Amino acid sequence: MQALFALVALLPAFVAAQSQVWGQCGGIGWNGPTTCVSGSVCTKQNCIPGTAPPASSSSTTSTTVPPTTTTAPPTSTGSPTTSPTSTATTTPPGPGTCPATPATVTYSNSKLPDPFGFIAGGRAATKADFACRQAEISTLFQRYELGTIPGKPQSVTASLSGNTLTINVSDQGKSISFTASISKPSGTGPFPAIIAYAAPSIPIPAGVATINFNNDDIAAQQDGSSRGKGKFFTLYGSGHSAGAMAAWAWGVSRIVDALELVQANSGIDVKRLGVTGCSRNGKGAFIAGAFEPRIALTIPQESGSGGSACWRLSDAMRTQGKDVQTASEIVGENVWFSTNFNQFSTSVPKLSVDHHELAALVAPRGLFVIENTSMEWLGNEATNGCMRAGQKVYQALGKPDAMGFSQVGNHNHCQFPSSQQADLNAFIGKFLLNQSTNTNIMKTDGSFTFNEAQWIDWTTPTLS
Ligand SMILES: *C1O[C@H](CO)[C@@H](O)[C@H](O)[C@H]1NC(C)=O
Ligand SMILES: *[C@@H]1O[C@H](CO)[C@@H](O)[C@H](O)[C@H]1NC(C)=O
Ligand SMILES: *[C@@H]1O[C@H](CO)[C@@H](O)[C@H](O)[C@H]1NC(C)=O
Repeated sequence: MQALFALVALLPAFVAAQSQVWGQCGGIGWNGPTTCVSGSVCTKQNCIPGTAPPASSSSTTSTTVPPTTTTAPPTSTGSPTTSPTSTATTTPPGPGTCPATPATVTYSNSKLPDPFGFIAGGRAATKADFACRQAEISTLFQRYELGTIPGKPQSVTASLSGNTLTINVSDQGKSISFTASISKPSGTGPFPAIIAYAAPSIPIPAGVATINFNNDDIAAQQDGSSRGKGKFFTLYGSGHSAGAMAAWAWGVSRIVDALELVQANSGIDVKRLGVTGCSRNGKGAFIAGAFEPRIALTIPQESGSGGSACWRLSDAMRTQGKDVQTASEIVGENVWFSTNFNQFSTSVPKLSVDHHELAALVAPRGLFVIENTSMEWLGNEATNGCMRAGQKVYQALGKPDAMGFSQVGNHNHCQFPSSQQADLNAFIGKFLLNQSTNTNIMKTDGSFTFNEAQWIDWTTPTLS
């Protein structure tokens, strides 16, 4: 990123045109303007509102923030041995009905929770059962980690003026308005589109539109003082349980609502939408994809801990002396999660979900997880194991190649390496461009071995 700023600084004398706010100003293969109109600055590949490179809080700098606490890791993570315990009795799910999730879940398991097993007992055997289990996983994430993601508000209206999509939302007497900018390929479309938290850090291929989501406008993420700040909280109150990740996921859903409203003349195909983001915004993009079924392809980039890394696996890395972002660190660093998560931050085994189950929520929709092998802070080893566990859900659903994982080292944070281009194009091709590509991609160039016997005590069913 530093190199790009330097490059951009050298170029203005030779380049006449300037990109508009949110327009592209760099990136692999980009031959267009490399400077931005006044009031915006070229950050990675797009002109972001502001007058200077964004402060370290804006999108990509969790690498530079040292852990703020020195809390000892949970004692049980080094060698998980306990079995899951639940206060509930075991009642297998009946046909067509979902087993109720107990109002209070008492759980303890230092291994990765069973994505197929209901809290009340019994396991999903069919795809219909698994839909019930997905609803339960959604409930558990919201209750214990993210805070509540409100459903469709009473009123959503949208208008499109040029490339600016304006979204007005009203609920229970309160209203907000926010915008998203759309950059489309030339032609009439309708085009598939990728909703990017802030600006995309992946090269968006030809034929695909980009929609910039100013997620910080919906929920602030400066630091711990950002709790309850942003338009989401104007609408729902500063005391709402949602952390920033949940508020952003809600915002993505409202963008999709708006795109449905204007689809007659937007040139965007609402059936072919993707979502992406990098680092902290990669965590956010993963969660948006998990909770919004109208997203066809989710592409979290270097999301790591809080995204594609399992808390339990990150804690194990910490136990081994690695400098990794853990649950106990993250709750002090920012307001990404609900305060309901604090109680689990130093006792992760009591958390009834973990992040392999984010993949379980996206399934069987497209999911391509991009990671950086050398990024210890974001849980490099933990993402590899966590996503291999999550992949089992896709196997169970008979769609193993709808989820991919590609982990490559030796590139700067949020700088997309060309060696991952073909894999990315394969996923975008299949899920947004209706191509028949090979998306059988599960790979790391790291020397990580995920010891399944240590972390997984459940079997992978074939869901009928
Ligand atoms: C991926 O990012 C790191 C850190 O930003 C960078 O130094 C390296 O080139 C790639 N691996 C790392 C460290 O994470
Ligand atoms: C959104 O709200 C503003 C006022 O806040 C209004 O001027 C505008 O017409 C509204 N747009 C839509 C599409 O409802
Ligand atoms: C996708 O491609 C298939 C086969 O090439 C074609 O039959 C189908 O109509 C296409 N669907 C869309 C939405 O373009």
